[in-house]
Amino acid sequence: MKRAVSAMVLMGLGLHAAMAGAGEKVAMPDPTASWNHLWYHVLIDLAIIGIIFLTAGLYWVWKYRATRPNQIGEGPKLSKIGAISFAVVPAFLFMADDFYLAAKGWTVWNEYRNVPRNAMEVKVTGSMWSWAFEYDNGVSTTFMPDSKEGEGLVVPVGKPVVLRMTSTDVVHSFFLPDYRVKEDLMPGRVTYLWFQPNKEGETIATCAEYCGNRHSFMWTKVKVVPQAEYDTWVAKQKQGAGA
Ligand SMILES: [Cu+2]
Repeated sequence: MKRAVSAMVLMGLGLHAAMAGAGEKVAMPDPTASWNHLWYHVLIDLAIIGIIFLTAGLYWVWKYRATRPNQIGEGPKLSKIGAISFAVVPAFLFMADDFYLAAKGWTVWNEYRNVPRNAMEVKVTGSMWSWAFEYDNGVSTTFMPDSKEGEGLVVPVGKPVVLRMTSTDVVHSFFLPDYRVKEDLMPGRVTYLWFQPNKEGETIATCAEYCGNRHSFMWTKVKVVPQAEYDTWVAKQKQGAGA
């Protein structure tokens, strides 16, 4: 049995090492991809550890079951070294995995905090209960969740976007679930988050910090479009503002 447990632990570690090697290289920083990768890594590790414990547990339940009524059980006698290693070795193995995952978490966090130099900047203002966006080129948009009027956030595909955010009233939180990014906004302070919109399409951002009665209606459209379409959109917005 001891051999079986060690084999399983070794198998788990081997798979783990293979996975870690496979996903280490990320060509362009992308918090979304890194977050997803870390999340799947945690899930796989939990599954491997769970299977090891479950298999060992079930095996022992079966091995030491009562075979006749009124049987007094008799556990196996482990040597002192055996008993200590049984506790210490798995604890160290799993702690090593925990530290490894925690360190990976810090790496991903660094990526979240380091905005690429070529990022496009958009100012975001949160107010009870809607979002407003202001671009470097003078364009500004909003989105009204009730009427669904307004453009929301429109960005060109492939270019990192950094949002510089503040609030006019209470604490809000800008949450882009599809991009795995979320950051609080508060009056008198500018916070930021960035994301890498690699795929065209429409998604939403929503407020993730309870901010009053209509908190749950405080969302906005986020549209990722090809560069040419984005340029046309900007021109149209400027024209509209001029008119
Ligand atoms: Cu809010």
